[in-house]
Amino acid sequence: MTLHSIATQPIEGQKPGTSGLRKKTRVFMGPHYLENYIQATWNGIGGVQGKTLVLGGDGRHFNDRAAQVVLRMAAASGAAKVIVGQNALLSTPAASNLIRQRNADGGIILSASHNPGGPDGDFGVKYNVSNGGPAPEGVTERIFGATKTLTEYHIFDAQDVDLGRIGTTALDKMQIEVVNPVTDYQALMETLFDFDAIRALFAGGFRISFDAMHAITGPYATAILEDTLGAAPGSVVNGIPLPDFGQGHPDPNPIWAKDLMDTMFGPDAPDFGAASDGDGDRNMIVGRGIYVTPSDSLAAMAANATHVKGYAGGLAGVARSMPTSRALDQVAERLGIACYETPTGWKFFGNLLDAGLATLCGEESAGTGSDHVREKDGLWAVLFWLNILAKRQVSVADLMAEHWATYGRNYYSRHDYEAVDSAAAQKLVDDLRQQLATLPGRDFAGLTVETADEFAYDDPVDGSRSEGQGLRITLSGGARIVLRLSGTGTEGATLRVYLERVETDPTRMQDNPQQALAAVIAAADAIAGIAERTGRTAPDVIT
Ligand code: VG1
Ligand code: CO
Repeated sequence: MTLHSIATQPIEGQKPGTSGLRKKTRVFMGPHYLENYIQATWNGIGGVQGKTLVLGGDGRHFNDRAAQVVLRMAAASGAAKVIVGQNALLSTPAASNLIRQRNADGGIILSASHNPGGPDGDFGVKYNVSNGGPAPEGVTERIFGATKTLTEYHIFDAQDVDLGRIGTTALDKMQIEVVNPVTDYQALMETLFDFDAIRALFAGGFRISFDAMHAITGPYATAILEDTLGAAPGSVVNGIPLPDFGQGHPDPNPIWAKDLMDTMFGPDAPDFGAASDGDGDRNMIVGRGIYVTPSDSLAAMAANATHVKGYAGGLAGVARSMPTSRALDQVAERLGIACYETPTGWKFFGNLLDAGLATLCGEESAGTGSDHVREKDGLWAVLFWLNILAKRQVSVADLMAEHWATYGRNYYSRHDYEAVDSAAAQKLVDDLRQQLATLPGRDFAGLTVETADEFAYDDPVDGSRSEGQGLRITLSGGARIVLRLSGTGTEGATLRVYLERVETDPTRMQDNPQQALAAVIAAADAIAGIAERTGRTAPDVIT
């Protein structure tokens, strides 16, 4: 085994986005690409000498090769120990948990999350810090800075480490502990949820369909839902993780999890349906004949939290990303607790959770989580819902009807325009930014603009400021439009348009959010000129 210091040059564009660095898999597999980024990560965090790291990934193509590189580079830079999920697999929330449980200094998660995988798909690397959460902006900026000045990286030339066998081995002086990816995570879930109540629910004939989308949650869901809680065999579908996710798009929404939607809206539908994403941090909740938007799910979870074992004492506060609907705010107001509004991306929740200011957090993109880890957590959200349903003995549809009758209904939809010409998308946002001050008081599609600004976040814990976090426009009748560019895409730009309107009159509730939001959708186009500037007549994905 030899230690090599390899001369290299900075590679352009290694800038971490909303959640780590994401590129086409072939780009990551190119010469020095991964090695440069890993060395820049070590350099950006002040080295890994003597440190303990956690390592795992969502099993996508190149996960196994990349894990070996990370191990050889951690050993070359003097790390004391790496705790690795068996076969280099760990869901993102399980990695977060391991970092916390083992007091590790940080962790590497090999994943491009909800982006498709495979040789022609996407790959990614996330770095999490010692609280278990995604690296905050200050850290990602230092990593990006290090990518721009890199001259060499250090790596051992060694045989592959056998990551299939649980137990402890070594690479030079570095200890490697291979662990079962599910064990610690399941133990945590057992402390948070009333497993007996959920077991009784299943024993009483309650049926569930959990679509793991051939991604990382399969083994977790099978172990917990079927083997431990007694859900009928076959409740977990697409439960075997595959390097290309079975050619699917592991993003749990009604478009990409269409099979689950068909099951839940079809004849003899199960009582409850759910899905999770590539790395297991997102969740989608569906009842028999009813899709629950992530924003509504977050609000309903907050409203019913005291029915859940680990949250019976109530919530200290709640938080949502800015584009997430304001349904949560209604619940917080009734509960008399604070509701924080943060920029998109889980890294902004970390300080609130660490400081005990928020217990529950969520994003409209199907991410929900709590202070149990420092990531969003897909299976956790499913167990949270099951615990509520087991205790309250109501259907998903009845629970949501009751929720809307109590708090009003925030109709919500996100329209994504994908792979748009980057310059055109940037110009759309820039021009709208220039126009913001002139909008209040003007009418668009029958709605009057009340306020218009660009969101900036002042972190109440460390005082840091994050600017340029999305354009938001509020309109008459509790309507709101938010526009921002995605920070996770790998092709051109993705324009996200978030649309919301509140209905408090129970006689006017309707099932089709696109209809309920028709005026808001028209106003968004009139204000931003979306169709004209993107050259698209309709969004690529509507969730
Ligand atoms: C998207 C979502 C955001 C989420 C992020 C990472 O970011 O909108 O809410 O936190 O993905 O999720 P963007 O910048 O593309 O809008 V995951 O599950 O892909 O790590
Ligand atoms: Co994810």
